[in-house]
Amino acid sequence: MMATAKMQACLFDLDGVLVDTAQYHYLAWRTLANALGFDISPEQNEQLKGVSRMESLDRILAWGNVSLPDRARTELAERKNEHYVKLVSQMPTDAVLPGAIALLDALRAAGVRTALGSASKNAELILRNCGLDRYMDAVVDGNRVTKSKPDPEVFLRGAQELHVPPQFCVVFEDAMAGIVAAKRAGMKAVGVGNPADLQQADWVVPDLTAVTFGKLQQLFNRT
Ligand code: B16
Ligand code: MG
Repeated sequence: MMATAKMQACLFDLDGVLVDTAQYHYLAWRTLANALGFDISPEQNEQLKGVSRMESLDRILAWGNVSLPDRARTELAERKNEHYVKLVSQMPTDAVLPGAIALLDALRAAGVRTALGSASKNAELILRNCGLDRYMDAVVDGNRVTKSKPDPEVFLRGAQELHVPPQFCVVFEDAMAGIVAAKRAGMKAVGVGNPADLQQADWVVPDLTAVTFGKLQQLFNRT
């Protein structure tokens, strides 16, 4: 009989999975687009999730048919980030999403290693502000990767730092780009959000309260 693989590590996206910051990214980008004379729809915003700051800006400028030199683009990205940091600094203490702490506690109690795998350059600040830093054995964020999701770099690096082979890892993601990155890394992918937006996930949950240790292990029992 073939032995069943066991889950050894969980890698978490930050924005939209552990913390309700996706709404602040949207608000800050929308404010910027409005100042340039156009708007961003919720569907367009969906395509920005998990995408780096500069790449997000470039997509937004293309949607608005705005072409700018590098210096002006850098200034706009800085302006958006200042607004975003202001918003997350005022974030309520209950910004940690439902089920996140209970799941992290359960994983730690079971000896499962944990890492953050986020595109955000503000990840350390947000983790600290929300008291989530103590739950992570490794943090790989936008300051530490060269390739954005859907490239698997962020998750492969997380697994490497945890000394766990990719096939024993589960990734939690709210973005299509992140699910694709997890699958390219050879990991199981749990989508958090709307199944229509997360079609390549192995399992989609509305939020982390639906996640149990047993159900995660079942992902490994499938062929
Ligand atoms: P920052 P995640 C991503 O974080 C966000 O989903 C995405 O909307 C944002 O543009 C990106 O971080 C960069 O964030 O501007 O803070 O560096 O979902 O990968 O945790
Ligand atoms: Mg996200």
